[in-house]
Amino acid sequence: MLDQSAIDRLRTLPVGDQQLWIGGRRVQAVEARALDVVSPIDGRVIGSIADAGTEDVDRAVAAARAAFDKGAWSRPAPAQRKKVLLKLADLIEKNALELAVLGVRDNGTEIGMAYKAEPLSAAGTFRYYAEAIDKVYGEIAPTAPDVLGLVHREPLGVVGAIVPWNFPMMIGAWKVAPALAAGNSVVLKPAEAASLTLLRLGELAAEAGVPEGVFNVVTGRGSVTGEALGLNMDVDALAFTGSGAVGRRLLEYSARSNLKRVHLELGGKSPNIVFADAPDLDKAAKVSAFGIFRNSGQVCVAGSRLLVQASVYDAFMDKLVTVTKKMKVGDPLDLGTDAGAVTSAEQLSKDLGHVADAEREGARLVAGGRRVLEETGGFYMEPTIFDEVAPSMRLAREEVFGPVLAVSRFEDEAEAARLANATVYGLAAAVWTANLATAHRMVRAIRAGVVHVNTYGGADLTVPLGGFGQSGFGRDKSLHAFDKYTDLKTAWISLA
Ligand code: TXE
Repeated sequence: MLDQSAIDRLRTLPVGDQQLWIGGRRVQAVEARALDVVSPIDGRVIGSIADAGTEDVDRAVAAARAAFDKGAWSRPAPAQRKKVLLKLADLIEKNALELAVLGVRDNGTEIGMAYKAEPLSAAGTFRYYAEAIDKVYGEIAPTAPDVLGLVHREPLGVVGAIVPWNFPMMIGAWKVAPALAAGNSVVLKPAEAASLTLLRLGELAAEAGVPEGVFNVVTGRGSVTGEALGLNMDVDALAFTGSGAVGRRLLEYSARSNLKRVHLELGGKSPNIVFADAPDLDKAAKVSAFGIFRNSGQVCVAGSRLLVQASVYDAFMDKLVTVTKKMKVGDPLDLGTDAGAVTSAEQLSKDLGHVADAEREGARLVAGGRRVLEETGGFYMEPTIFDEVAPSMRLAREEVFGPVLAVSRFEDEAEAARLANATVYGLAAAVWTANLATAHRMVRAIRAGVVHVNTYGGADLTVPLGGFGQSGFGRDKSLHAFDKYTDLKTAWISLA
């Protein structure tokens, strides 16, 4: 159980000027530039992070390559890596509250959610891949009897991971844990708006026994630090979560440099479909509200398009608006808060821009729509619902990545499937129905990496996460994630 007074004791811990994490130690950026860390809770500067340039990134990649070539991490028996990564999971857990509060001060996610989704989930991810290391086998190919075809899985070398600010530890761990478990070295580039917990992860990794140079963290601007990592000739793969625009850039970097492998998770405009025969409309309304408004809608799988069958439309909207209006927006470090702060002033103004456009295009505002708690200096926004949203409107097509829900109605199953797929994205979806056949038909019909039935947003590490269409390619989580961080090598042995 989280305890408010324990949280409050950590709220003002000094952050200071955070240096890079390269070669197992804190290192100053060559040009000693820094970026302010602005807390979305009150808009105040709480510290700074180093703004790494190309030289710094090259230094981190060189450290990663040297460590890989030396083999202290990549070559010993997998059980050795397992021991260290299990210790890292324990250390993350031991420091969970401190990490959670630090992360919330950096990105504004409500603490109840952040505690579980960030340190605890990251610890679970390190543990899962640590446990998997000595359970993943190679293959013997079904060849003719006079040859032996052995298929080995080998680490790639140096993996670059570029991650966003909404769940830095969770998403960071989804990339770093399987990459390290497979024997790679990693250079991690956190988002400008949420770097603090991942810098701390570097220190905890060293404490757990990850050899120097195997795990490095370079902070800074995407267009400089991120680009340098993308163009580096010695990075073998990039694992990314973020916007489609940056995803496209990474593909260009790869083409312009060394054809490094690129794996992209690019968000979505996920449909949440409520049929008239949903088993429990009250539950559907509540879960749908949390499915879009938790973490202020800054969730890649957020159910941001709600499609409701016409015969229950009015009744369902009443329930949804009631639940939404009861949600408490406020200080994310307060345990009573349902939705915390939007991560940055920039993201808040983007969210409000979507609201203005939706009103201009004729959608009907039925809840929220405004910035609130401005007097705190923080970046807060009311959970916002528009109905009568037409498929052509910007709100139906573009990811907001904020607390804004677009609602439309449908008549029958065919129309629901058509509207669900009327998007360039394909990350997540949900279907609420008591009819098993409808549920299965919709699961087949919807182009998305996950289709929830009679719930929204449930998942664990055992299932893959990733998208269809412009939501990207490659999968985080589950044993499938190893495919991104390993190559297959065949030994073809003549027995003749
Ligand atoms: O993402 P960016 P931003 C979506 C969401 C959001 C929008 C913008 O719609 O409103 O993207 O958010 C690094 N070369 N998602 O601007 O820019 C950057 O430093 C290399 C969806 O924060 O994509 C950060 O570490 N790297 C999403 C990471 O890319 C670059 C999560 C993501 O930042 C770079 C976040 C460059 N030129 C945003 N420019 C999801 N799928 O969950 C930036 N970066």
